[in-house]
Amino acid sequence: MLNSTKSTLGVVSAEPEPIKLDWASTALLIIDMQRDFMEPGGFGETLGNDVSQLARAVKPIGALLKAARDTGMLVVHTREGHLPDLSDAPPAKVERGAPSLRIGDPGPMGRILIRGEAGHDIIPELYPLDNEVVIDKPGKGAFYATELTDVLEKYGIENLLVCGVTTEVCVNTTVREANDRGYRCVVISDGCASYFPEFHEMGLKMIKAQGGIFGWVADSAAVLEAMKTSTT
Ligand code: TIU
Repeated sequence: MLNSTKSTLGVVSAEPEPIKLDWASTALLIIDMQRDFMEPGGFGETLGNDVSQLARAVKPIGALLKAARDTGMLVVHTREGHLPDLSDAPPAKVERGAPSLRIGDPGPMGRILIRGEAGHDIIPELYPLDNEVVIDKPGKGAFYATELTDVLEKYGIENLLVCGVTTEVCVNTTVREANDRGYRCVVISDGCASYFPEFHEMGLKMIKAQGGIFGWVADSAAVLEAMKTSTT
């Protein structure tokens, strides 16, 4: 993806330790920055959550997205959601949440968590460009029942900069799936958010504890700095 055919290395100041990344084999993976989670009237709110807790992640992700676009890094966006006939939505998932408004029910942004509805779309600030990959996923993890592995293999990706919402649900699930598949994951601390600040904090701790049992944690400034000071 990068213009140069040579590898371009950067060292990201991260926990539990710095990580050296070859940007040519690194992708920015933005998890579920959808109106259904970020805005009132969507899936997140129907589960009883205060959706304003997630807004803090938008700017840091925007800065990383700009840097990725400027340097030609592969960008992958994901969206959680289901087919209109709910054939990919297990009853065990649909049955949860407020009985008045469940997955597939009509809400102010269209049917809750259904592909093609306004609420399912990515927020305007982080809207994908036509040349960026968008993965539709029925589960919390971005690898389960999706083409993500094929896409990453096609582009020779070995490292993932992971951000999005929510830290302890779809970000953590995806990082765990990625770790088992051999990807190095750097989770962006200020580029993730949770409806529960304490879960955000613990979700990041779970990733970087035990010598980085699932991956690394770095803030967006550290990644941006490493991208600026890369050597070829
Ligand atoms: N409820 C919650 O925290 N998250 C989700 O349901 N999905 C994602 O994290 N994307």
